Amino acid sequence: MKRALITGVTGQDGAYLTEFLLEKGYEVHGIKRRSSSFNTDRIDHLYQDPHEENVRLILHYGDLTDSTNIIRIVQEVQPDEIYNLAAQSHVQVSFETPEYTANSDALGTLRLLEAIRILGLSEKVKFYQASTSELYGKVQEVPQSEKTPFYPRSPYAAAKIYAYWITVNYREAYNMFACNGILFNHESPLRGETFVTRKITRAVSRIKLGLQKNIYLGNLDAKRDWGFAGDYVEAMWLMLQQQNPEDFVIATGRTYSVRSFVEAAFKEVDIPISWEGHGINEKGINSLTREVLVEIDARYFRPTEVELLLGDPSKAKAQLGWTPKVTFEELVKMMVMSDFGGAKKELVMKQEGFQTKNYFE
Ligand code: NDP
Ligand code: GDR
Repeated sequence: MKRALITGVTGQDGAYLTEFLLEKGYEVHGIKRRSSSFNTDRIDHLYQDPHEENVRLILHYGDLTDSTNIIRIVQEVQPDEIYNLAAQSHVQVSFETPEYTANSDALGTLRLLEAIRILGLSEKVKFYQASTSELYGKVQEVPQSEKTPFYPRSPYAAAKIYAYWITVNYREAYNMFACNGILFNHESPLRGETFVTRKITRAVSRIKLGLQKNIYLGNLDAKRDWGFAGDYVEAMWLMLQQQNPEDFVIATGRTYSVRSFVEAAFKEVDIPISWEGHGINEKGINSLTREVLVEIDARYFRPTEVELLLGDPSKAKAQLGWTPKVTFEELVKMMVMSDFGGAKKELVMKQEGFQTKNYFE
């Protein structure tokens, strides 16, 4: 039985990858952070009571900022494959916590690679690094491929560029099987609520049911190549099953603006929208209809923005045989449907007099 170690197991990708690897027959070890409240929501359906026999999902407390902890876990688990998905992954938050972001996203990757090296596992362990289309940053070339130069535009991207290059360096210096997956944005019903897609699909569902009046957003003109997280974790695994370690762009090859995502989401719940009167007026309000559904809030603009991401996944198609399955329209529908279900539950609770959570960031 193959053994995988996943950092960031409690995140969106960690959940999809865990499910994928369990289905492939792996024993999966995950590193989760200690938190004052439960943080395993996304993988609770996969959790197995450690007191039972033949348990194949094992969680370890840990943190990428703690070398000794990382070394101990790698030594204990002796994995065949390590997927480094853990990160402070929010671009905007990285402007507020740049040092922490560098510590976890850049040095965290180094700590894992060093653990592999120090423990003499360089020839045994295959390593996947969660690299990102944010590395491309300021547009140099479209579409963006493995050969496109990088130009990071945030502390997050600057940290991830270190992680990218240290992964390449350990591959070249120590003959490690180490790969970068340069993944473009990928979303799902498990996406964190403060990333723009999930923020929109939650809000649209709640607006439809009268639980919320409008949504506050930032730059509607940014364009992203959005795919489905469930498709993308397969590509991570495929990279580690190849003869040689290489870096791959994983993307759909199509790009849409945040504005298009808003339109598609409102369409799913049959709320007609019009961009009449669009533009920031003297109140900073951006109207979609007479009832203002979308308002622009300056706080969601970033000091430096990534305007256009569009990936060229042809290398992944040719060498990994990977293609995305879920289209943009299907992705929006899937996310709206899921959030609409959540909003319905919330409505019932509210009608029954129970307090419900309000988080709008
Ligand atoms: P999430 O934000 O959903 O998950 C991040 C995970 O990392 C969580 O499990 C989180 O734990 C954990 N984590 C954060 N900081 C630490 C730390 N210091 N030590 C240990 N664990 C930590 O991200 P995604 O699942 O969306 O993304 C997975 C990876 O892929 C990330 O590295 C991200 O930067 C990268 N990426 C994501 C893309 C996307 O579109 N989703 C695109 C390209 C790259 P907790 O649950 O406790 O917060
Ligand atoms: P991104 O994702 O920065 O691409 O990083 P996010 O969904 O946060 O932003 C996408 C675009 O939408 C614009 N935007 C807003 N963004 C947020 N979060 N909230 C808003 O209200 C809002 N309004 C407009 C942003 O300015 C941006 O242009 C994601 C993360 O998963 C990274 O970890 C990953 O590396 C990259 O994708 C690829």
